[in-house]
Amino acid sequence: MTTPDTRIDALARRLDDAQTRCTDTPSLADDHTIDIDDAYKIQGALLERRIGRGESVVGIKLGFTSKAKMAQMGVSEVIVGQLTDAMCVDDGGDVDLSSFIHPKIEPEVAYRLSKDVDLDDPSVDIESCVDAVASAMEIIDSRYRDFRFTYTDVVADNTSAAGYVIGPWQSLQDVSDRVVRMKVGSEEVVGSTSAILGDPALALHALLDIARRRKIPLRAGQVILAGAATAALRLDEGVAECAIEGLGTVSVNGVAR
Ligand code: OOG
Ligand code: MG
Repeated sequence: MTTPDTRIDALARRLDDAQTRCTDTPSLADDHTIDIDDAYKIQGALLERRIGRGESVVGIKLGFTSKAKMAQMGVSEVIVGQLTDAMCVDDGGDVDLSSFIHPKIEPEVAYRLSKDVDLDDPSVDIESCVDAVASAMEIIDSRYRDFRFTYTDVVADNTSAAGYVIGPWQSLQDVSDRVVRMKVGSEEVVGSTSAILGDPALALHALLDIARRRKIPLRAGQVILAGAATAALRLDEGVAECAIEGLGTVSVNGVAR
């Protein structure tokens, strides 16, 4: 008989193999019934595998905090994934496109945690645990064929997390209602930070709520991506650049090796 943990580990392995071999896999929901608790357990098991290869968790990301993303992907619940050091790309640095299946890129607001967040303290003020904000971009690379997934699938797949780049950190400020522009080759998307739950600071509160329920530690020094303000664009060879009004620009250079 397959015990629940063997099942979780087997599904984590399927997603991990898809990532390390750069081959897609069908939606887990096609042949498994997984609930949201299972999905976060699979995500945890996936992270354990990455940690076993020497990676460390350096940040947390939110997904589906904007209507543009919900509409693009057909999922309407806020989700959380984890960022490892292996996913970090230097601002202006090269990104090897051959290490992904079908990468897309999206504009993000990043926050930096300056203190550990005590998830057991009911009155903890998460905004006071953050000391800087920056323009950022996230590279998403769903391990699922054609980016076709359900809510539980995408959580299990660590919310498509594959890479991220952070621009120069700026002092903490109100970043609601700032123009967001991202250019990737000849494509451009324009939006506003207010697309992120009305104000990206509210993504911090949404994160606190999920981190408490899912027991995801929030530690000093970690980066938090608040979720894309616009739909994602395909990441191709050449420069992808994002500018957020008042926060400056950030870029990466897609390279086919
Ligand atoms: C899931 C990740 C969503 C965001 O910023 O909304 C996300 C996906 O679109 O594949 O990162
Ligand atoms: Mg994102």
